[in-house]
Amino acid sequence: MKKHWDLFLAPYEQAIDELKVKLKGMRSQFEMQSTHSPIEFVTGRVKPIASILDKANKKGIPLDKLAAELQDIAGLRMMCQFVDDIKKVVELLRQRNDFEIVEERDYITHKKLSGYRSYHIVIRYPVQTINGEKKILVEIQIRTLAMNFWATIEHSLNYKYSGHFPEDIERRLQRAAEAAFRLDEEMSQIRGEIQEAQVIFSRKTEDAN
Ligand code: 0O2
Repeated sequence: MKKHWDLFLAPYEQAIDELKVKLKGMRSQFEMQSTHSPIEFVTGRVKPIASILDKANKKGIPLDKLAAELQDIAGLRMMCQFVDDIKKVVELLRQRNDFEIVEERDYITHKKLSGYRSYHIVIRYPVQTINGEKKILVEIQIRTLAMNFWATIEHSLNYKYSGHFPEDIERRLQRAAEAAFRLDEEMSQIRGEIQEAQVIFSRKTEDAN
């Protein structure tokens, strides 16, 4: 059984290793150009077997359909400082030709009932193996640091309460989601003002020369 899972998960592990290098590479390229990187950091994981079985069970996915129907066995997260950076990252991913985009889910414009916000892109990624090419699904979640903070805390509480939050915790989580949303808005505003100030400053120095 263990060998069967190892064989099944091997291409997912390889995809995560490769994509981490590629997506982190995008950040380094921005750094080399001394321009603001829309990517703050990147993480990736292969879903643990117990979580795969749990989710397959909840969604009624038979085990022989896992590869085709469970889209996040391999998952990556790209964290951004600002909400606007998310759009830039999505554009950069759409331009790439080393994978194909299968689906996009915008939980930023349409946040989930839980308060969850994030942009999800499901890709079909080709992994080269000794038995030829194997295309697998990978889910990339793109979110701000504030969205990530909320989702991480909510996820661990969800685990603790098995999805059934006491009412006061549920209310607090909703309030925290609103606070995270406002934090993102404030930061975008501040960023806009900083950029405006930089334009005025460069115009003044140009005039002085
Ligand atoms: P893990 O441990 O992160 O892998 P479903 O799971 O049925 O709601 P589906 O079809 O898998 O949805 O697609 P979706 O919602 O686009 O992606 C699911 C993943 O998004 C989750 O994976 C989480 O990572 C994240 N996510 C979605 N909704 C929430 C939420 O309300 N709170 C938090 N914290 N994360 C969320 P897993 O498998 O649930 O978890």
